[in-house]
Amino acid sequence: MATKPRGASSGEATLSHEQLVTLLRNMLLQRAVDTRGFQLNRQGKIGIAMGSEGHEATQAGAGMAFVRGKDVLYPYYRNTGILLACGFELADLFRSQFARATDTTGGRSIINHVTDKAKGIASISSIIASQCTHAVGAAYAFKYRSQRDRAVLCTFGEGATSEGEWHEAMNFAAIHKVPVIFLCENNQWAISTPISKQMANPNVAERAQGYGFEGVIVDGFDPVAVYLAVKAAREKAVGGGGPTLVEAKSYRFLSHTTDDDERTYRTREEVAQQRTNDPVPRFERHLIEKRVLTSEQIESLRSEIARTVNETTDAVEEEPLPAPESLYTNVYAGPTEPWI
Ligand SMILES: Cc1ncc(C[n+]2csc(CCOP(=O)(O)OP(=O)(O)O)c2C)c(N)n1
Repeated sequence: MATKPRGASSGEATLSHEQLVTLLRNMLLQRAVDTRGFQLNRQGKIGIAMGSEGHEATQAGAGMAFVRGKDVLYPYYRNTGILLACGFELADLFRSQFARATDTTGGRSIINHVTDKAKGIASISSIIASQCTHAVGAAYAFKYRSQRDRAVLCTFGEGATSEGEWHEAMNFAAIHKVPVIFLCENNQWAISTPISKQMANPNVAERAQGYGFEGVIVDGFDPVAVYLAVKAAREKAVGGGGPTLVEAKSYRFLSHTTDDDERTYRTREEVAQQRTNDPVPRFERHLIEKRVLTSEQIESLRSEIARTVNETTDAVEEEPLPAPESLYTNVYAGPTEPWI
């Protein structure tokens, strides 16, 4: 039940060369998607962009621990990396950003609020922490049906932990010992609210003890450490051991969205200091030092990703907008079937 800090890249030897490259590829893709989103917003092509810069390692690591075809993800809006790592299509992400008819919600939702039932990716809600109660309900269903090889991954920011719904989800998960992994992406800021104004104890993971389960703190700038922590939590969950709260300490480098200006509420010194730990160059350096990749190979990976992102956005931009006569589609309930 104790909160255990984990060392950077502990147990890395257990990862294959291919897995390490997959982690970096996902991190570079996240950053490229972010950069493109902010550009598209400034070009007036998409209404809003939402960056996850700083969360790359956390999301690449957590996404790799997700078991496709079995697990269900209850993500939040700052989760492009986890979505992509769980198999969500890059084109579908941009269809959401461009609000095209081909988007998974028919161009109806705010950007990145996507869903893919076939891939086990639940619909994203902007209502902070609402996914947490849904997640424990899904985990309860797995237990109730004796689907013992399935787990739920539920993600949120540290700001979400101030919501009543978050506490209800923690308590329910603990009482019923459901197979859920709670992943807090603690980036220190909830729009303009710093963590010091959000909670007196900055370690979210320690709250798990109050509910009766284990909390784990992990370096959110280290994809390997996050992967191992989430993987261990998943193994515990499918083994009948109940929930784990994994807290990945990270940082949000950009504004909350393109609709706010982070310069108005935090110092340049703070951001610059955090940048020295930027997870993307840090992991690149690490892979070069470990002779997993050369700097030339990383450069060509980066170019390949940039080309893919540009080609994808060019193609998606050509797709149609929702037809005006579809305005009332999906507004009122039609025939439904259970989601999971
Ligand atoms: C119930 C609810 N209250 C307030 C908001 C407005 N809001 C949107 S994002 C956000 C900050 C959330 O911060 P955090 O959970 O730390 O996640 P981050 O965006 O930092 O990744 C707030 C308050 C909302 N969407 N839903």
